[in-house]
Formats: sequence, structure tokens, C-alpha cells
Amino acid sequence: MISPTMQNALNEQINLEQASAQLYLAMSAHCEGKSFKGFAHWLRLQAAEETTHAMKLIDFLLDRGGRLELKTIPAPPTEFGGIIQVFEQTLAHEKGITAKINALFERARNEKDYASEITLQWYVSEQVEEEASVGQIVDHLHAIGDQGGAIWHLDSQMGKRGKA
Ligand code: OFO
Repeated sequence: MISPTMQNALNEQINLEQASAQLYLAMSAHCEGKSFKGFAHWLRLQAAEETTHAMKLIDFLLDRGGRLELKTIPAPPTEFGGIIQVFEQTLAHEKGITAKINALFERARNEKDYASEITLQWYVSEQVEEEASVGQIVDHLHAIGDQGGAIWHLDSQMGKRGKA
């Protein structure tokens, strides 16, 4: 049986993962509105991936006999600026999520909740990957700027992202 404090912390993380999905969907629509179909596609898939992160935690919580407490998902902004700003905000968001996952992992370790610790290990690794891939996009965007032909080339590369 999961502890009440770990149950609360996992419910909070589930809400954050769903809020991430909502944020990336809003960003995707924003890119679509600027005719950046490739960036929009990448962010739409990212939104779907965030939903799977939430579902994995929900399954784990329920398997442990915990109670799922879904919370309100805050409405994301509708305006994100240029493409560079979109991905800078994505990177900043992922860094914030990494901090939350690390705190959750630490809680599991302090509580000697080994099952949670093992499950959360996957999320720790996933955050390394998320920050690396978004960081690379930000670097590319800074290198090419958000004007001119190169951004359209990058947009078409982003459109090639397949489902994880
Ligand atoms: Fe769930 O990794 Fe991004 O937020």
C-alpha cells in the first residue's frame, strides 16, 4: 500500500504531466497558426507523449492500491512569441519538470518506497532525454535564427518526428 504522502505527490505529478500535454498542444496550435507545420507536428506528438507519462503514473498508483485524484489542469497561454521563444519555453518547462521528478524520487528514497523509486527511475532518465532533445532544437534555432530559408528546412526536419 502506498503512503498518503506519496499518493499526494504522485497525484500532483500526474496533474503536471497532463498540464504539460495541454501546454504542448497549445504551442502546437500556435506553430500551426504560423504555418510551421513541422514544429506543430513535433509538439503535437510531444503532447501525446506527456499523456502517456501521466497514464504510466496512474497505472502505477492504482496498482499500488492508491487513489487517483484528478485535479484541474490550468489553461495554458495562447500566445508564445516566435519559434525560438516557443522552444525556449519548452526547455524551461522541462527543466521545471525535471526538478519535480527529482524531488519525487528523493521522497520515494526517503520513505524507503522502493517500488516508487524504481518506477521513478524511468522518469529521471526520460527527463535527461527530454532536456537533451529540446536543448538541441534550441541550439539549432539560435544558430539559424527565426528568419530565412534555414528555419523552413528545420521545420521540415521536425515534421519527420515519428511516434516514440
Ligand atoms: Fe513528462 O516529460 Fe515533459 O514534461
